[in-house]
Amino acid sequence: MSPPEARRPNIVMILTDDHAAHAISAYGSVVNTTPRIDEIARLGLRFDNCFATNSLCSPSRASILTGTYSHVNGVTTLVTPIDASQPTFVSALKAAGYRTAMIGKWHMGDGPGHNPEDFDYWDVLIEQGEYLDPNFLDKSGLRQVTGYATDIITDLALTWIAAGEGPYCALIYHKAPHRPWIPPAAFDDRYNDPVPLPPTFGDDYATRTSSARRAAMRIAEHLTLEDLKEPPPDGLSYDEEALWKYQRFMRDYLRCVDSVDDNVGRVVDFLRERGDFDDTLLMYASDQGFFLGDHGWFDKRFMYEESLRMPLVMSYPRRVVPGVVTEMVTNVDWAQTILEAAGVPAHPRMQGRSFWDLTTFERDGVYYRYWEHDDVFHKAPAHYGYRTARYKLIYFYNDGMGIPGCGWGTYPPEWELYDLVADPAELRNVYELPEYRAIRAELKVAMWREQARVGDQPHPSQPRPVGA
Ligand SMILES: [Ca+2]
Repeated sequence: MSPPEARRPNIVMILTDDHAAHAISAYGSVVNTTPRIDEIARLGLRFDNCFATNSLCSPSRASILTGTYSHVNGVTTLVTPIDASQPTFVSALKAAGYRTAMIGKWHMGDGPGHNPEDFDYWDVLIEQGEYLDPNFLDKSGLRQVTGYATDIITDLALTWIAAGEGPYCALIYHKAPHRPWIPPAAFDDRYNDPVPLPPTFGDDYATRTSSARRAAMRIAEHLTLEDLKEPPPDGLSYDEEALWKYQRFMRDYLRCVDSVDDNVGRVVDFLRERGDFDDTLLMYASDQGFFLGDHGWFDKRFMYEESLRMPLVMSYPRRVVPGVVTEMVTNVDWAQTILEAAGVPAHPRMQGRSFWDLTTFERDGVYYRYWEHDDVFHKAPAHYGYRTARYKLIYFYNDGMGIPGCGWGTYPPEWELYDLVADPAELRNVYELPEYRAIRAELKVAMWREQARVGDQPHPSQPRPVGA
C-alpha cells in the first residue's frame, strides 16, 4: 500500500451558475450566510482575485474545461457550441487512469460532437435546464427526474462516486442560482425581511460610456414577470417599484443559494464519511460573478468587478495550507492547476498558468473579452480589456450595432478606465482625465501585448500598433 502522501487526489469541482462572490459569507456577504462553502474556504484557500476571461455561462465552462480562451476553444457566446473532442483537463485525467464524471448543467451544446466526451459517466441538463423535475440526458437518452435540480445533481454525483474505486474526477455543475431563480418550496420562510441594498444601486452612469448605459439589465426595468413570479403592487413610484423588484429578486436568488450551500455540505460530509476529504481537491466556484443590484443591475457580461470576479475556494487538507490568495488568477488557469495537483502533464495547447505553487506565481494583468454582440435582451455590447492590480481598461468597439430590429442604433468605439484603488466601486471613468494619460497609454500597450500573447486579434477599429 502506498503511503498517504503518494495517494493521487480525487478532483471534485462544484460549479454553480451566476453565484456572485458577494453572496458568500466567506467573501464578506452582508445579505446571507453560506456556512458550508465557508467551511471549504476555512480549511483551504479563498481566492480573492479570480476572474472570468469572458463573463458568460457557456464560454466560462469551456475555458475551465479546456484551459483556453474563448477565441481558441470556439465557445465565444451562448450560441457557439463546444467541439467536445478538444483536449481538456478531464481527458488528461482519464488517460492517466482517473474515473471521470460530468453531472448537471453542461450548457455547451447538445447532440453529437457537443455532448460531453472523455467522461465515463455523464448525465446533464439540456441547455439552461429546469429547477423542478428537470430533464436529464445521458448516453442512453433523455428522461425526466422528479425533484429539485440542486438536490438531484448532488444525488447523482454521490451515487456515482460511491459506486467505483480508485481516484476520481467529478464535475458537479448546478443550474442554481441562475435565472429564473426558483427555490425549493421548503425555504418559503427564508429572506422574508428586506436585505440590504448595495451602495451603488442608484448609480447614474454619469461618467460611463453609452455602451454601459444602454444595457438592458436594470433591476428597475428589465426583470421579467417570469423572474418576479408576480407583478409589482399597484401605485408604486419608479423608485419604490425598483426597490420592490430588488427584494423580490434577492429573496428567490438567496433561497436558491441556500440550497446550493446545503448541497455543498452534503458533498463535504460524504467525502468525510468515505475517508476521502483530506485527499480530495475540492473546489467550489461559480462560472462568473453577478450583479446583485450593484449599479442598478442584475446579470453579468460586463468587465466590471461584480461580474468579472469568480468566487473560488478549494481545499485539499493533505497538501494545501489554508490561506487567502490575492494574486490574479483566471478560469483559463484552472485546468493546468488541477493537472499539476494530480501529477498529470497538461496538454501543450492549454493557455493558462498553474497556480498550484503559489510561492512562485505572479502576474501583471489579465485579458478579458466578452464577445456576445447581438443579444437583444441584455444589450450588453462586446468589449475587451485589461485589468491589473490597480487599473482596468475597457474598449467597447461597437461594431455592427445597427442590427435590424434591435433598436441599438450605431455608436462609435468607446473606452473606459477605472482606478480601482481610488475608486473600487468603479463609479468614475477616468479615461479622459489628463492625469491618467500616461497610465492609459501604458495599459493599452500591456493589453495589446497580452492579447497578442494569447493569440487574439484586436478589433479592426483600433489596430494594434506596430511594436506593441
Ligand atoms: Ca453563468
